[in-house]
Amino acid sequence: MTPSFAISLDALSGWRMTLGRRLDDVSRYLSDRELVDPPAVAQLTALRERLGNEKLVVAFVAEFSRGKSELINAIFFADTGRRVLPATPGRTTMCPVELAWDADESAALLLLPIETRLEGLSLGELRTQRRAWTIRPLQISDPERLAEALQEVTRTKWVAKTQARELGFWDAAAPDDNPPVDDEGRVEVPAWRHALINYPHPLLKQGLVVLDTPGLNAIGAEPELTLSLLPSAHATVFILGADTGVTKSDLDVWRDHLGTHALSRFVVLNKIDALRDPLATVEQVDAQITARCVETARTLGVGIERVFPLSARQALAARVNGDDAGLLESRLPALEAALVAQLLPQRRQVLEQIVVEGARQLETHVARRLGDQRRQFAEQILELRGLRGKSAGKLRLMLERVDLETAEFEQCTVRLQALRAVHSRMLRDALIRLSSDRLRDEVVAMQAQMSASLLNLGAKKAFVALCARLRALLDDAQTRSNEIRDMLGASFGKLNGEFGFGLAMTKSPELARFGDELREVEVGYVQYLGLSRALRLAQPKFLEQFRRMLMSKLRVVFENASADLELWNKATSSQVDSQLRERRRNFRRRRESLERVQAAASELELRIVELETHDERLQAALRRARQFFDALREQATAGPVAGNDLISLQLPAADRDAAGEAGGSARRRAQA
Ligand SMILES: Nc1nc2c(ncn2[C@@H]2O[C@H](COP(=O)(O)OP(=O)(O)OP(=O)(O)O)[C@@H](O)[C@H]2O)c(=O)[nH]1
Ligand SMILES: [Mg+2]
Repeated sequence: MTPSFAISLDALSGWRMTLGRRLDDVSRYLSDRELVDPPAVAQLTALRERLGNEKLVVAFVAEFSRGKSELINAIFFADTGRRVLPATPGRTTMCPVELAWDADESAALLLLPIETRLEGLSLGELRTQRRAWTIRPLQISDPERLAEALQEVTRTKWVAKTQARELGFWDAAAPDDNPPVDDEGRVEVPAWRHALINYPHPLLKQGLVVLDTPGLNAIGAEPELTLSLLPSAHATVFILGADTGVTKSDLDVWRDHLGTHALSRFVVLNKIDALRDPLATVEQVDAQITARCVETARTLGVGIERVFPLSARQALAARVNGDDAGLLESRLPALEAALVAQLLPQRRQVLEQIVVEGARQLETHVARRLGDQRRQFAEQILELRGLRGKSAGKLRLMLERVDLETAEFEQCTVRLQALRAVHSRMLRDALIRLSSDRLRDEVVAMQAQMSASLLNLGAKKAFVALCARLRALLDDAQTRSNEIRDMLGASFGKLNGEFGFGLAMTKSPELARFGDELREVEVGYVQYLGLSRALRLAQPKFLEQFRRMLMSKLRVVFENASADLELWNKATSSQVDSQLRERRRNFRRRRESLERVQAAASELELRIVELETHDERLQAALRRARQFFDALREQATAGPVAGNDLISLQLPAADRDAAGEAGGSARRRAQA
């Protein structure tokens, strides 16, 4: 039985593929006819890559044994006909488990040994180091062996207390959080730090990434999870037991890890089958379930429409047995519909925005380039028409005039050189503030402050100070970028007036949104530094891991800001080069025409016709390019899975609006 989630994602992937093809059409047409310059080609390539690589991350978070793994089995893996991810009573999943599909790799389970924590490297860095991982091939055609292989994520090992402390699992100051100790004084810790399941599931193939997390304080023990994986998820599903309600430790998990990101949180009240009572009527049990939901919504401070009572166990069994009535009774379809209703329009909108904005910029670029060329043709045609019936002497004069104009025009090169020098110096000054060297220096300064402060009580202060310094750097870069814009605007005006250029300014980059991204990183980290777990930062290895993780997050923000700035400057200044080339070619053409007419009077009419045909060809090219852009835009904004189809899956109006607004932060997520 295919879950509704699968069908909707499938439709989205069809839309995305067609969109990709339209984009390829535009690229091919523009490149074949040389209608774009190299920066614009690079922009097209980047657009295409983003369209193909966008991931959709759904994280399942809860205290242990609430049924996270069982729910993932029911939503995503029922088609295997069995329970694939281990889900048993007591603590089961011992490390974060990421399910995804990378077509360049074969199906496999990749495990990162827990000891890698001692090296101070962040998970982000280790992802690219294959040597660090233990790799087990997966037999996907054999569900029994698959499930057997995945048992590995439950593996633990016994280590001495000192080692447990180094690994971050033992804290004398918080005895309640510590794991059990055996007769020999050893402590049980997870064997793996992280698991990646590369599995060719149809949903994963379409870019879905599912994150299963270990319950218990294990969540807080891995800063990567709190600071990187969970905040970057597009949706989080928080699971409670209907039998237990919201316990104190559930509330801790909720507050510590899901406190923000209100838009994308779904609350599941699992195990409603446990509330069934042979002595009560169906209505009585239903009323009880509803009462639990109301209570849960109030305790967590979410809308009741965000709470989904269901039974993951019953849903899995029903799907495995093809039992439709059982599936309905499990109430899982309601959660799936809500996930689809929020995630897919949100994802579609993000992709749509990317493409529409990219198309707009490129179209302007092409229109400007062609418009400029046409203007020069028009001038030439006018000049040649003026020659009709003119004497040889007049022709000679005209030739002299072209030579004079060429010489006058060439004087602009000195001015352009000076402009280039000033521009590149100003740009360098702006970019240096966003460089990774500068960022590293600032983070190192924060680390020094952190290690100096007693028991890391000053950690938060040092971090907040760092963020303030980084924001100042972004502001400074923005000021300098505005200065560049003003300088170029003034120079372009003069060049256009004196030398007949058609240089135009486009909107300069807004770095404010990178300030917003920085603010988001700050909020997440400040919250983390407030947790008791953050005391672990006192361990040098953890501080190092923290620094590296922070560094990689901030680097994404700064690199994007710097790339935006650079791209705008390149695109703006490349206009000068292409127009310079075009103008020179034009002078040459004028001279050639005159020479030809001088040689034979009959050439004049021929030459005029030639130019007119050329101009018509340019007009046709522009019309055709517009058609390609229209087709691209049409596919981006309409398409068979337009938001309406999906939104009609009963999402309350308030949430619908909210889902739309959530789109903006997805670029950061995709890139982080
Ligand atoms: N009655 C009932 N039991 C369930 C349901 N869902 C899960 N369980 C049981 O609850 C236990 C824990 O389920 P898991 O899926 O392993 O829970 P988890 O949240 O992944 O737990 P950890 O991996 O330890 O963090 C298992 O014995 C499941 O069979 C349900 O809907 N109803
Ligand atoms: Mg589990």
